[in-house]
Amino acid sequence: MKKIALSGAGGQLGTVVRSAMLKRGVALRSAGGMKPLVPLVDGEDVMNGDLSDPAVVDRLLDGVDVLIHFAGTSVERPLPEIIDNNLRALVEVYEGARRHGVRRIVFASSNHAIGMYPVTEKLSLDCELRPDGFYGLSKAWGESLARMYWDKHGIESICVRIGSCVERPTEPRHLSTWFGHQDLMHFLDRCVVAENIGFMAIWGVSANTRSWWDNSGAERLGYQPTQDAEAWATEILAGPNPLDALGQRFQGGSFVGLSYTRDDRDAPASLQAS
Ligand code: 15L
Repeated sequence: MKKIALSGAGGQLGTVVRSAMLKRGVALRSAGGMKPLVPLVDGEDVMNGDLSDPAVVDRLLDGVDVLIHFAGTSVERPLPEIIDNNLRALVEVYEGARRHGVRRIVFASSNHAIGMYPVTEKLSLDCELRPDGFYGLSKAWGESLARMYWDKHGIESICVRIGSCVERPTEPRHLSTWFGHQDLMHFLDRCVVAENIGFMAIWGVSANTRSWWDNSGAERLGYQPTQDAEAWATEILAGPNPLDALGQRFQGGSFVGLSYTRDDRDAPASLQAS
């Protein structure tokens, strides 16, 4: 059985993945950040620490076949924090993978790497990246780093541009961006068992009727989502939209308005962006 390491196991998504994988009997090592994880089952392989420390990375990756790397800053934050957690620590993780012969890393990229596209555009996997802030920019950088470690060192990566991974969709934007938990777990199963992946970037999104993202070209992973946010559309569209006009115009939603200084901030949501 393959040994899987999960970083960011104490985070919002890590918590979901950790308990689901333990229930399925996966040989899992879960790593939290500075706050120690409390074992969920007897003898659970848990650890914690700062991944910018190579010794912590060694502990994480020893004997591991696949790393699911969900650790790092997951929202817009001041640049120094993003650099430490999402740039420096990511280099340590990939360097650790070289030392330990880890063959594959699932890297949590984000839709915020393309957040400046208007909601009227449908994106293919090879679209130009258009980050909506320093967080999204760090994910664009991470995808390039992953590409480099495949090209130069033969470490496989699946960069998953996660949409909105919440239990159920709750707002209009989610009708396009939702990544249901059931689909997430199926996705991660495929990331463990699929062969000959090399480098891949793929949208982490469910089979939403209103999706903005097209996964053509990533078929070799075998990801076949079955959840669709449309089941909640009537209920959601009857309620208020929590996004302002700017957030409604761009795929990155509320992240777009952070430190936005163009003078079209209050333009109507229906305005076509370029
Ligand atoms: C993300 O990348 C964030 O980590 C998450 O908190 C959500 O904001 C999500 O994107 C989203 O765009 O809905």
